[in-house]
Amino acid sequence: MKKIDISSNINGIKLTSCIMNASGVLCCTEKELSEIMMSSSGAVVTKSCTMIPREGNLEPRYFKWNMGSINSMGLPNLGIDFYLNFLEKKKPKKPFFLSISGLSIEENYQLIRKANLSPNINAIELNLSCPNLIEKKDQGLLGYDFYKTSDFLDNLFKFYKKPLGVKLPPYFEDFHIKKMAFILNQFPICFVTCINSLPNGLFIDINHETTVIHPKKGFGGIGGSIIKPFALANIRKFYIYLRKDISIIGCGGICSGKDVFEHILCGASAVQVGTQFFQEGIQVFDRLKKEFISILRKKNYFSIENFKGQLNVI
Ligand code: HRO
Repeated sequence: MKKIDISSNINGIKLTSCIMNASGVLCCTEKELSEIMMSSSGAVVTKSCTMIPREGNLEPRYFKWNMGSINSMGLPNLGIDFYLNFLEKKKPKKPFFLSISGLSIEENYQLIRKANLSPNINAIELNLSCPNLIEKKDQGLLGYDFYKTSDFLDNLFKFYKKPLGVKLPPYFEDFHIKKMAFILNQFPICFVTCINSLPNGLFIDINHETTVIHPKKGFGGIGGSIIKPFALANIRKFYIYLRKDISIIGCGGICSGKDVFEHILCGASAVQVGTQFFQEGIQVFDRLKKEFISILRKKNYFSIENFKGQLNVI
């Protein structure tokens, strides 16, 4: 039987499996990161970090139902020094993506300067799309401010020379995706991760007539299978509009091998698993890998390059 290869290459960063964890889920502490390191996840992605550790928002701040999840975690993390020390101490044998999410553009520059000094980081995943910051309730997501994003990237690429990807919020208009792709195409971006959770969702407990999470009056980011069509649409459009050397990492609604296949068919080079990882734990990577390989075998494909981006329109 011919071997099926599910490895991938994110602009020179080699992954033995194209399935990895999404930032934010079970990737905050030393124990959680070590578990990902030992698992069949193709990479280790950290929780988005800030300069100093944060407790995050008050609980309850996460809720899952059959079709998705809502969260308002508020960026709880152990601070950039912890993640850089973890990397130096453990030296993972798979790519290590440091996710950063400063509370201001100035903090993002500080974080990037610090990461720039670390020799072992494979790439930064710059989070332009955290939806749940109470401190920033009167400011929009950076990823929705095209002018600020462009100016920010312009300044950061003057001093940052290592691989960098951006994690984007979902866009709902073709025009917005075209505009963001036009901006990203002007910079040496390594990859784009789309999408972060859908901001400002609301889920209700009808029995108690309440929200299901406490922070921000119950509003939070929506993830899980319910957001998959939006993830696929963003992946597809970015695949069409971005420079061909910018890889896409798909995120949003990966629960089965079929979902992995769909993301890659739309143009993703790899996928990240968030809500389903939280639900199922570390075994999710083995299961998804098995299911994905079984689909490829049935379709007579031997590598993701056989079908990546090759979605047909009926
Ligand atoms: O910590 C969070 O509340 C959070 C972040 Cl940083 C993010 O990027 N996406 C999300 O759904 N939650």
